[in-house]
Amino acid sequence: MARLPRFLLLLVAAALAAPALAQAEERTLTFTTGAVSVDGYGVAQAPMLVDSPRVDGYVVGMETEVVDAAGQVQGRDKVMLHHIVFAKVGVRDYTCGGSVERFFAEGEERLALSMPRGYGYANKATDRWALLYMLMNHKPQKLTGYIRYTVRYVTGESLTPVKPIWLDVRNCSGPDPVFDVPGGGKTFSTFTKTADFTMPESGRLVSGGGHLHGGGLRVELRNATCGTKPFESRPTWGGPIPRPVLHEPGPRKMSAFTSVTGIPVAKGQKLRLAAVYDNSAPHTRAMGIMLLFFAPAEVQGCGETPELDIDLGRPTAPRLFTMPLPRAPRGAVSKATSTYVGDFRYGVERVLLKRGTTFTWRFLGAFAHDVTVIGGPEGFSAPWTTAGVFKHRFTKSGTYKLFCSLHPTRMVQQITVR
Ligand SMILES: [Cu+2]
Repeated sequence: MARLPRFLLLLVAAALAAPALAQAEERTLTFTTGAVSVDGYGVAQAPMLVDSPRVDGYVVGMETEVVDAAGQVQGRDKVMLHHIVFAKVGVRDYTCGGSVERFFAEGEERLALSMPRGYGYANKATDRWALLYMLMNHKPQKLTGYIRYTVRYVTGESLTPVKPIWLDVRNCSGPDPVFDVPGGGKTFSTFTKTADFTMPESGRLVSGGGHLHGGGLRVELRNATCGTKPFESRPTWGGPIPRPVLHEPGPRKMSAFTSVTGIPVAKGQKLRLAAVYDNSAPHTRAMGIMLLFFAPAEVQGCGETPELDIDLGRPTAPRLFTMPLPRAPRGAVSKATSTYVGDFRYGVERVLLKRGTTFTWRFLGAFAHDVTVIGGPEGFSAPWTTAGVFKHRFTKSGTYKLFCSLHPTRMVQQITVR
């Protein structure tokens, strides 16, 4: 075929596309869930089926907020969006399998989903969406929140479909994919947790962003096969911290990228996600996640990373934050080496131990609880549970402040190790 001047090619392309374009439309759809009530200073989490666009099309952008009954966005000092994950029911997840495909998430940071021009997450009128929410209430009284999400949705046009790839350093290990940064290192020392995922097909990564908690430095996307680091998502910190402090404050924003060309990745190549945290202090219940959007395509070998459009924010190092216990621990100092974890207290709140002792928590509540270090010589945590035991051997002297991350104002404990 003869080479046509570029403007002629564009005219031809426009003429061919015209009939479709005449009906093509991008709309912003707004959905609001039913009421979610959250106990004073409490955390509410549950899955729910939610509304989705009832016409075939493509999701090209998405955002979510927690609003009140009047539709006003709630401040972080009221019902705060801690985590939210949207998923399509009956579709296999790219990295974890099963039958729920995770395609959008936000944490405290407002990571807006955004596709580069020409790409979209395909959705059918009959597709069913679900979400998993975790809301936190910073007021003493019970409050109600509604999750409102806006979807930028394209119909009447064929876009290049993308698949969501959810990378997590905890690699499909359950509903609470957290890990603990032990701390106790020198100033500027870091702790890195990684996970690998081997690509089952070739294509291009056209959009992505990360998720970190307090103390996080960056989430890196590496191609371990090629020895490259195509992208890293970096946190922006700052702004008012809601009181009382019920968890170590997370970033306000995480940097994200889009790229029409996309980051090439070939079948069989190993993607490596690395969550890098400050290790001068403990950071418990940390996360390291990156959500990517992938367009299958012919790719061979190790291609060049194109220039990415990066929504950077203002990345800085995390402010080192000393978490106070939400209330003073009460009662006589106990030298016992075990206690119970019930609704809503620890059997003993003040404990004195000899270095080297193993302490045991026995869970026997009707509600799930945990054990989370929020300050001290070493960070560790127990998963949410209603039964069984959790043990920790204290090898470092000092004062450990602990709480239940689900009931932080009610369940506190202080363990002094000598
Ligand atoms: Cu609890």
